[in-house]
Amino acid sequence: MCIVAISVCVCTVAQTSAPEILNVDPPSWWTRSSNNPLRLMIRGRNLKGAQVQIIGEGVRLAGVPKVNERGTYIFVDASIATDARPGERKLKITTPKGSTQAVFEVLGPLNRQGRFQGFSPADVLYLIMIDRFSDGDLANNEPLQSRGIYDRNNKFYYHGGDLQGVIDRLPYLKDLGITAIWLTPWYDNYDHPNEIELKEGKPSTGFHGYNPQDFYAVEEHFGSFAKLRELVDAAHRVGIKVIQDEVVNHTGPYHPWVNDPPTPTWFNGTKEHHLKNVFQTWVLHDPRPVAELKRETMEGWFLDFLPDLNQHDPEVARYLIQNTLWWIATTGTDGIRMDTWQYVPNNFWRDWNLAVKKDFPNFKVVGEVKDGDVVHTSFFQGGRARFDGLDSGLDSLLDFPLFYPIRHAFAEGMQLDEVPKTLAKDYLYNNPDTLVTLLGGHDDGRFMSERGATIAGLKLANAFVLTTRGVPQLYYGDEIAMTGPDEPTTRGDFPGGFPDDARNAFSSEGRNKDEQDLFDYIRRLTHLHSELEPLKSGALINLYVSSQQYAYARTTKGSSVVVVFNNDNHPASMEFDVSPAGLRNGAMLHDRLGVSKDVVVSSGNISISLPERSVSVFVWRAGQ
Ligand SMILES: [Ca+2]
Ligand SMILES: [Ca+2]
Ligand SMILES: [Ca+2]
Repeated sequence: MCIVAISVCVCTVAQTSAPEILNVDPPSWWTRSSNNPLRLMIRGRNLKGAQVQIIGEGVRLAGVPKVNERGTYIFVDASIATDARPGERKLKITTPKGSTQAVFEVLGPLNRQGRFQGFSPADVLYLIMIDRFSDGDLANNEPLQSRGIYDRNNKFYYHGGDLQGVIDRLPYLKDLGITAIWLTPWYDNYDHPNEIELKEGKPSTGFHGYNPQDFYAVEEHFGSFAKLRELVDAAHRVGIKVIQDEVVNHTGPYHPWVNDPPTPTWFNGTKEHHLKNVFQTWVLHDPRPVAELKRETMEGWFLDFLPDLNQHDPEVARYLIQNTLWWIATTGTDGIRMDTWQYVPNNFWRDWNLAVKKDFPNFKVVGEVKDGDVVHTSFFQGGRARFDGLDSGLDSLLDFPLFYPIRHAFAEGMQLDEVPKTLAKDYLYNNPDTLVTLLGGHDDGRFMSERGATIAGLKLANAFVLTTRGVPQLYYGDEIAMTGPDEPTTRGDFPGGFPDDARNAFSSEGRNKDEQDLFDYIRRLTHLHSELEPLKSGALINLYVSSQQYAYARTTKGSSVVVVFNNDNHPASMEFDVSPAGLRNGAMLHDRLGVSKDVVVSSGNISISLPERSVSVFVWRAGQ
């Protein structure tokens, strides 16, 4: 008995001392990447003193592996030969106590045809919250139930929407005129109730995807990596691009890094001792910022439990850049919507954007800077260096400075001229035409829940977003006038997307008269946007502004579209000069929305009478 006990004891000590590999980031890489050598980060246990070998041809390790103080991470460079054969290789870790192996995979690069396309003002974007749109695979709800994080009656729990659900609805999106979908993050999130982030006093979940626990995995309740690939390919086949939602400012509260950071400076602060974000965002564009305020805003934890990544640590920067490249290259996506852009330093963004554009030159990125001030927001657009001497390289921003006037005018019925007054500040942007315009999103209450909102107002707001400059973005469910006054309720389930729903609003039979009327109206607008070149690439020219009327043209050579709004609760008549839009006497304008009769330019002007709360979209073409 005694001898057996000793032998077990010895054996246990040997096992706990032997090296173990928990994961390898990135798990795979492709040949002919400009990011070569690749920086591997191996997470494990008992890694002190480790030697690293790679078994198999075409991959060579370079330099001396670096092991962190606790022996839980190894950093090592791997070079991949141009002609390396795709397939698995073995990483072998050896310490004086033993050895272990893990898989690393070499991939062939994806065919570029129809991938990495970017997005432009010719597109119509549609934001989908994966968990709340459509449940296409009931089997992946069962683990949610057994883990106690599925409850369709709890607005902070998973509701079962998934990647298969999005695939199933591609015909619906195509019919609506959508050309690009922005999906909320599909990173793997934690699989248990979140006891750290209480909502209304109770645990929440990571259904929204913004609290990753693994940057290299797909949330299993949404589907697998293979399912994601299937989705991107299926979308591309029907002419719909895919935009990934990424986060690099912070991790989720349950990421393994939180209790075991790979380097001492991986995070800004620790779980126990860190700055709180003071959100003094104005100092970020201040050429003479108070250093402490800037530091508290950049390095403070966005929420007290979201660990702020330190992009000044070269290992962190390298990890995040490679992670972005990996998602693009292995899935074939077309763009990124980047969360919490302003809280990440510009020198990191410069390097990150250069790396992305080097291998994917057409790829496009839109940053989230949640702010209504053009002076502040415009600071973050790339294409020029600011006082800090840095060009972030950022293509586009979500146009929140325009979002608020849109809501005020078209939902609340406040003055419409707030809209052109905001557009008048466009000169502050390096490129206003690439901004992503929106009337709704997942962080704000829905349009229809604003005080004073009506279907008529929502139609006007859609007509504006789909005819002004920029890249129009719609929010799932706004096309059927879904309601929800605040952040959790704005993320409601799309009716018909879930088992046992009382009706299916994805089909016309399941929509009521108002919803169908609105859906048809938005569909007509998206199809006009697709058909009329000036709405995609035309210059924006203001023609008439009063407190509740606004007219503008979008013009290209030989073609003009004139859009006229009446936001008043009574009819209005206007007469204005259309020569700035290149329209001459005798030119005939035809309203494609069917509100106004044809009008003819006379003495350089057109005269329009519009019913209350209405809009006309007039088309003129040279030679007509
Ligand atoms: Ca599901
Ligand atoms: Ca998960
Ligand atoms: Ca930060």
